[in-house]
Amino acid sequence: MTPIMADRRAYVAFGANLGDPAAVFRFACARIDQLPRTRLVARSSLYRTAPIGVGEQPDYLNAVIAIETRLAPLTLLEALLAIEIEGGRTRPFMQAPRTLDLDLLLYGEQRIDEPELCVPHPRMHQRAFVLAPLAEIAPELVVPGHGPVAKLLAGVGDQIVTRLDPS
Ligand code: PH2
Ligand code: MG
Ligand code: MG
Repeated sequence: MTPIMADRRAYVAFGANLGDPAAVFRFACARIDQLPRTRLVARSSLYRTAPIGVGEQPDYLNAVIAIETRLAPLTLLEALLAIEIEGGRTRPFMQAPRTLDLDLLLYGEQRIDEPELCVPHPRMHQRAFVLAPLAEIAPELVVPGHGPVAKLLAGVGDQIVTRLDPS
């Protein structure tokens, strides 16, 4: 018998600092909404953010996307990586500037610690470029193991992120 799988609310971080990030964001949202057993339920504004932990690079545009999905976490991850490649992602070196980065931040309340996937994303609670867009679309959210998103965001107020006007 096929096990019954409930819809899960998952959150995906978008980041890009090469090419046309705003256009790639629209592309990524459309592709994610087209995934099997998945629908996009919310997307944040885009934020211009200074690069963190990667040396001298162009600023990023970041955002967060909320989905309802019945895909298993690793299946969803593979689908996100395939969309990255479709969006022109190459990996010439670690932390290289990129046309499209899609990171699975949260998958329901689950905590996953596998070689391919850690959820919650291990650095999300320290990054305003994730927390600001996440707080915009899910202000009441609690990050498992770390606490309320609003409180986490208040703790990274020294990181500059600028919300862009919707276009
Ligand atoms: N992604 C990284 C490393 N540093 N900095 C910003 N501002 N935005 C990102 O998306 C980002 C980063 C690794 O994925
Ligand atoms: Mg990333
Ligand atoms: Mg990534």
